[in-house]
Amino acid sequence: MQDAVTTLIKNYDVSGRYLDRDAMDQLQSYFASGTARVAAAGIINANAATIVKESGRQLFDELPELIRPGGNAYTTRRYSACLRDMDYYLRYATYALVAGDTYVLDERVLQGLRETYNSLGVPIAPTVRGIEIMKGMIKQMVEEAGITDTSFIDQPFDHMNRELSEQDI
Ligand SMILES: CCC1=C(C)/C(=C/C2=NC(=C\c3[nH]c(/C=C4\NC(=O)[C@H](C)[C@H]4CC)c(C)c3CCC(=O)O)/C(CCC(=O)O)=C2C)NC1=O
Repeated sequence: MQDAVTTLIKNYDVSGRYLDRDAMDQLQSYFASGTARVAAAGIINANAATIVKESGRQLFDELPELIRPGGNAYTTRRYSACLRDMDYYLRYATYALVAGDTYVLDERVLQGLRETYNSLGVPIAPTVRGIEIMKGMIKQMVEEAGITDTSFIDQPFDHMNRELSEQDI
């Protein structure tokens, strides 16, 4: 597991460098957003069940074929598996938000995920859309809590979506 600080130190240590101007800027930006990151994690924690349920509802409203016969989220078992996956994405995104680093997502969530999804026929594009809906919902909640710059929220969600969407060459 790594966070913004340990990742930075690791990179500098590899080349035996002191922390330079660039490092200071990166550290400053991480610490400056620290309070907002913690506040966002608190908001997510207080609303996790609602975020997952509502995002799922919106996703199935937009793409009702997912829960019709033949759809990948059809049957209660698969419907629950889908919402459980959304819950995983949300929980790990919260860890990455606080860490200011996407390493935890690579290590615990994304490794082998596309292969698993492909072998089970879980469609990637709707999953990406579900993650996008959660991101939007959280950004709105965080804004409503008075945090004006919510750009730091994007990182973990965009990272998961980028990795999920990546095409094999
Ligand atoms: C913490 C890291 C972690 C992740 C990310 C994870 C994902 C994950 N999702 C799975 C299944 C699944 N995932 C979905 C998800 C969906 N189907 C849809 O149509 C929607 C687009 C989408 C929800 C948004 C479904 C329906 C299954 C069950 C598929 C099946 O068994 O046929 C499976 C196969 C095993 C199982 O059913 O539990 C894994 C491993 N497991 C993990 O341990």
